[in-house]
Amino acid sequence: MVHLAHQSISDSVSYSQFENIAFLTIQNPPVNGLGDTVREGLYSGLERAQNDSEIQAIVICGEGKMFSGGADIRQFNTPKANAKPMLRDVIKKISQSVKPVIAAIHGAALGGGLELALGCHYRIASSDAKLGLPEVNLGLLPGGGGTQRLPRLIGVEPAARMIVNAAMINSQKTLELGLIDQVVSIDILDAAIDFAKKRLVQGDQKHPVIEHLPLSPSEAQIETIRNELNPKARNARAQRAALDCVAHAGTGDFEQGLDYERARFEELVKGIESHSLRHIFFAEKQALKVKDLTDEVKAFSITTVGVIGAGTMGTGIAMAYANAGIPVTLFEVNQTALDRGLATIRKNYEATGAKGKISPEEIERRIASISSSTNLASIAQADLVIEAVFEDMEVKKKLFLELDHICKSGAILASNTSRLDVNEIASVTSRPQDVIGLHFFSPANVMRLLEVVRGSKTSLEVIATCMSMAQKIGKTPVLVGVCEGFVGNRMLTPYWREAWFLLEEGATPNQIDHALTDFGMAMGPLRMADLAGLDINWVTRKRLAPTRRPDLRYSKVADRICEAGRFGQKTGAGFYKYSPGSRLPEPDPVVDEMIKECALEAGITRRSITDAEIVERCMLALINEACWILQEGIAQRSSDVDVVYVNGYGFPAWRGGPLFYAETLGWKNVYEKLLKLRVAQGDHWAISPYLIAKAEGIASAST
Ligand code: T1G
Repeated sequence: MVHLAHQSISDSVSYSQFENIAFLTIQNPPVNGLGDTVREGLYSGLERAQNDSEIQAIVICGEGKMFSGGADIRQFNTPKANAKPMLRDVIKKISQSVKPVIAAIHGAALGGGLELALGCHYRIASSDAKLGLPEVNLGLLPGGGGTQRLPRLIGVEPAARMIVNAAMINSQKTLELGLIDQVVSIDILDAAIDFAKKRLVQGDQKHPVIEHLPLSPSEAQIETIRNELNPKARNARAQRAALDCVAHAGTGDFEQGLDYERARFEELVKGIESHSLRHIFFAEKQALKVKDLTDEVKAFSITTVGVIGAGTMGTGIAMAYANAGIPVTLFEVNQTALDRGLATIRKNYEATGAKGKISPEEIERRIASISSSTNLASIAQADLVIEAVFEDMEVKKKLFLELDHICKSGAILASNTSRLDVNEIASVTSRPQDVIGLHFFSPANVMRLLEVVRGSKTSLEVIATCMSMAQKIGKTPVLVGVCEGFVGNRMLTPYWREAWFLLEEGATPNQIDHALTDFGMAMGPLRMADLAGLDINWVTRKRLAPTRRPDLRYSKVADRICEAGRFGQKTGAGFYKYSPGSRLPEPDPVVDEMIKECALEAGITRRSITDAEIVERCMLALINEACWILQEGIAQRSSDVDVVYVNGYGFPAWRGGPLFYAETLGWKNVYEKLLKLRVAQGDHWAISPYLIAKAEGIASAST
């Protein structure tokens, strides 16, 4: 393996020479983002190599784990983002080079990183490398020539699909697509030297420059892809703009295409969607970090898992582990219930298989990795045991008492409770330090969010283990504290409460749900309640009734509906009615009557309500409760709340989550609106010191 003597040519690029080959190494950890100093270094490095008669070839490569993760996202919307030289200038320098410039790609070449490589004459990649233009994930488009060069190199349709789907493709596949010249399995720098020498021996005078490649416009292909796009996708605006750029590629000259691409990029980078999606990108990275977890705290390895309960949640959780290749033992109290659970698992896998997402062999492999038993001792040796039994405290405590006796020492005992007190559950065991909440979201094999609920005695090792294990099973973990409903469900309570108040005051279920889906929510609050099942929350309201403040306004609408045996989709009626076998909500005059009744009993004169008022009050209910959660330290940071709501409650990612949305409204404005509601509606709009500090711009509310 060649060892290069690095000489800094800018803060984050070094220049090295090996025989007659110059190496420009990007040194900008953690992902070699193409920030201003990288562009500056590459530009002056190219200049130096061009002018050095000893140098016959130039290699661009990255230090550390990858070639480049693209533009430095943190510099967007700052002067550094447009500091000269821009990526376009660096690439122009390469295209004017008479000496071959080779991109030596290892780990990953994404976004601007791949665009830089596309600007080079040749691209070689290590067999483990991933290449892609995932900018649409950030509400952006490839703004460094990707929409103009990629279609010329691999064809309009493959390029357009790669860009709008933010596909990250392995190097072998990119070789087949003609995107790179060689896949190498030796050290990438050694391979680059070999490749350069072969080029030089061939004595090529002219080196391929993609922009010279012909491009036959193909509106038909573009239209096909355009019609496939989901207009409600979190990055729909970026996908459409990216497609416009690819379509534009075939029309004018190359430079014009670059100008058009840049203009569309600038439009998006200033837009709220991209700001929000970038916020969520970094928020999901931050959520992985536990403030008091030092490097000394070591996570345990989880090689076997026991799941107790083969209902909807238990079977989904078992599948999540099987999907990650972790063997699971599924326990149920009797064979009938167990067989029903196993049948659900097979049905779900076959449904996925029918969509061509997994092969029949893979289905059998995953099902085979789920063993089952009606003997609780079968999970005694599991590293992690997760219960998903009936949501009742006494049932859970009785089970944890048994698990405490049965499970091996050091096993993690986890509860999938969605709102019960994990400390109370842990208190019945002799090992509360090993007890934690793992709140999966239904369907647990699909939903990415996992609320990791730390009890007051849960050990840091158990927390560390569950946070890293979550990533292994493809989940986005968010660490939360113990309170009624943790973060997500706790915020649902005032959100639903406001919806019920609005019903009493004159809105209809349909109007409320449409107002919020127009706002961007994946589903309206009342339809979501019907989907989740109204009985679960009814049980909670009844359990909490003794502690409810009698002076606070309380809506009887949901209780009235439940008292009529209407628990939502599962009973064919809830806030809506559902025809047999249908999940489509139909407005039901019976519910309208119930609402009018409750309004009358509460002495409320119903009035016409605007969609704007509905959205405002429901969003403020979420924001206000989230601030109480941060006030109490139930969430580590405000961006965690955004990650919970975007990944678990259908909050539009292009609005960044409830608290990022509050930022866009302005905290002072939010505070004033809450004050008005408190006066008009009552103390259920109590405002947290955290929010007041935010409104006053006091640093203490910086989390
Ligand atoms: N800019 C700045 N910081 C970045 C970054 C980037 N492009 N990518 C990652 N980070 C940070 C990340 O927040 C984390 O920080 C740390 O690096 C390690 O990341 C002109 C417009 C590259 C596959 O969309 O997909 O190019 O938490 O934990 O799991 O057309 O990061 O430690 O403080 O994710 O090994 C397009 C985004 C940019 C790729 C590495 N590029 N990044 O994954 O590490 S736009 C992308 C990723 C663009 C041009 C346009 C992944 C990764 P911290 P990590 P990883």
